[in-house]
Amino acid sequence: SPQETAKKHAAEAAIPFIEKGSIVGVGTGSTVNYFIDALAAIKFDLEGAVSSSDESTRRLKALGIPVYDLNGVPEISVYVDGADEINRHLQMIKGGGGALTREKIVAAVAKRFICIADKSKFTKQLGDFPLPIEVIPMARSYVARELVKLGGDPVYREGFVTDNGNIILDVHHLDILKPIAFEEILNNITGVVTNGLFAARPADIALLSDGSSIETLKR
Ligand code: DER
Repeated sequence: SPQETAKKHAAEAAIPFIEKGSIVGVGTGSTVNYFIDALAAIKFDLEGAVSSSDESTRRLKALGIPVYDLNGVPEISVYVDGADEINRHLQMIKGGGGALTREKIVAAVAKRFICIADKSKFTKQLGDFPLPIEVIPMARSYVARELVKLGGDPVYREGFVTDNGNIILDVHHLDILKPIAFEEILNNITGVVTNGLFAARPADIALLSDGSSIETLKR
């Protein structure tokens, strides 16, 4: 499909940013899966990877790319990941794939966050995509009530458990006018592990593809 072509095109455009002999931070999702496939072609120039999900770890190992524990890696120069939405400030909504906590952790460590996406992910105002929030299971109902007070419509992602054993609420109808401030408000709700607003720490570079050309956005 045109969107899959665009995802693959954006993913391959990230390869030149990977330094030889480095440990690359790898995100999660269908766009990243194309990136992992492209990494396999340069795996002998790589020291290895740090992964943001069991799924990406599985794919990396299947292609013979060593996967390191983040605690054993002093620094990560480049983190490559997708987004569900991204705005002109390179702030994102992530978590569609349910890996937002480890994604946010590896992104926090990385010196440069490169977002790879098909152009349809670009938006003027974040929030059309339901905001994923990872929640400690016993706090689900309490957090849902707090999100309603904030004007959201939280939907429990039934039957889904994150790699960390938590649940996800997807919050619809949020008007996110001040992403950084709102991210802090969400972080302060007891029981919230991670919210999918990547605003305080946005991407540094976005590679957006329409399938034939790459638009490079920089902060
Ligand atoms: O879940 C995630 O954060 C993914 O990175 C998501 O934001 C992008 O997934 P996609 O590449 O499959 O659209």
